[in-house]
Amino acid sequence: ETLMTLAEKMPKTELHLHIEGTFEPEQMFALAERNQIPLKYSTVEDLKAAYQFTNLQDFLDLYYQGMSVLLKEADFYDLTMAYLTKVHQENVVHVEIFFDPQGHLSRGVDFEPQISGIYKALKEAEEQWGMTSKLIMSFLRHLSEDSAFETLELAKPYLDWIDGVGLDSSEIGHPPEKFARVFKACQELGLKVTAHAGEEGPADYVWQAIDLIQVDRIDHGNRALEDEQLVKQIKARNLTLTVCPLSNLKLCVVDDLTDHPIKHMLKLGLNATVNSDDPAYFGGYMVDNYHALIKESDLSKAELHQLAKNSIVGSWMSADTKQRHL
Ligand code: ES4
Ligand code: ZN
Repeated sequence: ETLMTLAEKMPKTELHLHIEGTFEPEQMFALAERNQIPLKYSTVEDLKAAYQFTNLQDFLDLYYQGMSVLLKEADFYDLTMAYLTKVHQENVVHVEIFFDPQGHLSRGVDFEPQISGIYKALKEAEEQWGMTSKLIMSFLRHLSEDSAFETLELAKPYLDWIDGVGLDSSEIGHPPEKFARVFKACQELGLKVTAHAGEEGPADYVWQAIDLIQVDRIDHGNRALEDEQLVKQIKARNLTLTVCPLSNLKLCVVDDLTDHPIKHMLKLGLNATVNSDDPAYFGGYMVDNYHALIKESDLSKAELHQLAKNSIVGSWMSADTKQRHL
């Protein structure tokens, strides 16, 4: 069996996925039509041609434009179901997905249709395929602390459906410390906590995520490798890193995949995982990310197995459920 086939067949989880980042151009045009919302691009080809990013902000500008055609519960349901159908075929057995409520609230879309649409799709995938999931509400870090607190208030009636909170969007200039009080409030409500850190931002932002926010996980974490003491701390706390190879490539966080940080993370014994981040924008879903690593970075069979295992161990499934998958 080739490594390429193994990557497809092995049971794995996805732990770093923005549901709004799964919006394929064809589906985007269909929903734009259905909701009678104009898009800035006249064809799918024009839109796809715009997917050439030099940094995170370049991408975010298009990502927020793309999500502007999501209005109704059915839109969020259809988007989520399309993603789940795709990764079910890739032997993804469990997903932990982010949604960005503030990206929709700011356009007049209430919290309820967002979360109901997403949640219904997640439950259906569990009934149909036994695919389990966690839902992570992510705060937009370029917005204020007040806005994050307001969003948390809106989420309170739905806490049974929300497993954790995250922190995403423009990293540089918006360090974790800006949201220390919000995350404390979330933890007091029993929510798990993760944060994007060290994608474009410095190692210090990863320190802040650990020391000031007490994160249960780190999203990306690439630049943590610049600080030896930080690497020790991540190991000591057994924190999982949700790494996104094709995302890093498309956003110019790395020059190529030949010497990708995830290889170094594995060699250092860190609990690194492979994830797709925003697959519709970055050129691939879970298996594409594994395949790119196999092709470009000379991944071994042992490393491949380790990555799949890490994805189970690093998830927020119960200890029992993890055992079932290991
Ligand atoms: C994101 Cl790749 C990435 N980084 C930060 N925030 C995000 N939101 C969606 N994708
Ligand atoms: Zn992300």
